[in-house]
Amino acid sequence: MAKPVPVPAEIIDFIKTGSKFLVAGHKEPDGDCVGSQLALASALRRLGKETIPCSAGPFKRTEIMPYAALFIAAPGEKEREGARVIVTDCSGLHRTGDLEPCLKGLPLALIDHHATGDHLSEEGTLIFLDPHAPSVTFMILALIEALGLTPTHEEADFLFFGLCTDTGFFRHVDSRGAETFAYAGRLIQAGANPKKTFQAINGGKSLNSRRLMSLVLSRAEEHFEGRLILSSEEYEETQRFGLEGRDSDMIYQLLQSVAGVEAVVVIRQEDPGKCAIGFRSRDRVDVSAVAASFGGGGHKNAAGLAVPGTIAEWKPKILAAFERVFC
Ligand SMILES: [Mn+2]
Repeated sequence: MAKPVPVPAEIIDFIKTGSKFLVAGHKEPDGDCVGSQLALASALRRLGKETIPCSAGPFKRTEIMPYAALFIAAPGEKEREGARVIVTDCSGLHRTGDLEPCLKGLPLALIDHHATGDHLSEEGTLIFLDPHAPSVTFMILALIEALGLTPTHEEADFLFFGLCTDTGFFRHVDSRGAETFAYAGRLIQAGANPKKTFQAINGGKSLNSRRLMSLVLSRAEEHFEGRLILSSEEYEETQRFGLEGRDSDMIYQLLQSVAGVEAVVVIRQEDPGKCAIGFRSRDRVDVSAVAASFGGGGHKNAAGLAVPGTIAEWKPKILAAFERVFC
């Protein structure tokens, strides 16, 4: 792995000289976002700072639902007064959903590992960006240590949870992962429990989520001699099974285990006029470039896109985009 980006001195200063913080993250949070926010909030409180975790939600993934109550959705004037904002796991306020208007105008620091290149922000925004970091919780551990603290047991749990979420429980860590495992070792030393974290992330699913998976799998098609697998989830299914029926990660994992596959796409009809398109790839194929060509974003091997339209309209557009990747 490329050497971790050192925690910028301005970020340390921003924290040390502030007394009140709103700790925000992207909308539709995942384990890395939630884990980063809650571990950072806890460390800031230990430094005597008033700290308010904020999230626009929704908390759709089963493993993060237990934490929804720890966040406020719309900070008002009372919360804003004298506060500084730290946004984790995204490139700016524009990804925080309904929080954006509540946070605008306050001193801002971003902590992110997305290589989206849209970290353009208002003057004065501080940025701690490490596109090679396996998770933002990895960066938060470095920050907590740079503040002179050792993570508490609970902070270690949150940080490890984020690291496991973004690395697919270390499945996406490659030969550059020595640093990742060194950090994981420090978190386990501080009390994190891999077995418990695995169960928290992979257990707790509904039987309906398995039924929905069978429908999406049964619709999977091979393209480009099996190098791309594309499937879809109909609006009627989204409604019938509900958001808690979603287990996208497992669907991608199963489809990516097919011999010869290099990229996987799932198009979901979120409502009659809107699609959410998810992309995953192994190694070589850069799906964030494909997603970005339609206005989406993400990482090289995992990206997403929310667009108006229907599955029938988007399928040929997505195939045409992969034509350029594979031919
Ligand atoms: Mn992340």
